[in-house]
Amino acid sequence: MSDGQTGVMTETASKDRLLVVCVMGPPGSGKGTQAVRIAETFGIDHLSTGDLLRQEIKDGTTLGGQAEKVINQGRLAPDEIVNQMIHQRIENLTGEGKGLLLDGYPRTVDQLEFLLRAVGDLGLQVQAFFFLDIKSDLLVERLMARMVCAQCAAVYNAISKPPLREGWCDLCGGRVGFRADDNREAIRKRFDVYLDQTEPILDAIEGRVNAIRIPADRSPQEIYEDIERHIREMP
Ligand code: B4P
Repeated sequence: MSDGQTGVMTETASKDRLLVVCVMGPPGSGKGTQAVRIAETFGIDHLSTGDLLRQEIKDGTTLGGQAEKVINQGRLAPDEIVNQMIHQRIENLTGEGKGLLLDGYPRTVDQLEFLLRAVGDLGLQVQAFFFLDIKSDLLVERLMARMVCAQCAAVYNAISKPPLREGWCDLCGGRVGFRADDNREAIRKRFDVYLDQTEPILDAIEGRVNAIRIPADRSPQEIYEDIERHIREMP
């Protein structure tokens, strides 16, 4: 089956083991933008902890209530909450027989250890961490212009990729608007948190998981082709 956009065949079914990969990078580096396309191309699930948390907030759940304030301040949701959110999906990996792309998870070394243990317990492994490498000064304006669909979480940009009909999603017709945590103050905090809590993951995975650096100061298409090639070349 072709995905219609790239003409690439979806092919997880033909792989003899499940594809499990992570996409990490600073806030606004394009994790979500890439994750959607990569997951579609390879016929695997896309799991974004940011989207899951925003859904909990939208649904008014207890968990969403706990997460809302910290996210809007640019801090991370507590590890226990996020680990609990992804645990069930990891446990279902072998049962469903479908690969997984984790977008924005892990974000702390504690989350990393949780993930590697959970995947290892199933006799599987995380095949690669794609690290979207880009300097933070290029990202503030990008984040200030980001827009998302409240219904399907599709990502737009008010400057470089606006929806065709202003305020409405091209894909599902839902309302498109700015995110509460995309304000200058929260963005600054998110960069500090990234350096302090997320970047140490790169040292922690050394020699354990294949870390692939993807220069991310390029067009979404170039970045996509780079990641896609790496996955196709995996042993
Ligand atoms: P996320 O939802 O994961 O989002 P992000 O890091 O802000 O952005 P992303 O990198 O996905 O960028 P996007 O594609 O949208 O996190 C939000 C918050 O949730 C976190 O701060 C945290 O509080 C919480 N959270 C999430 N996961 C957590 C975890 N594991 N533990 C604890 N807390 C967690 O792209 C951004 C913009 O740039 C868009 O407008 C896009 O169109 C544009 N763009 C993308 N690629 C581009 C390119 N190559 N060139 C130009 N523009 C581009």
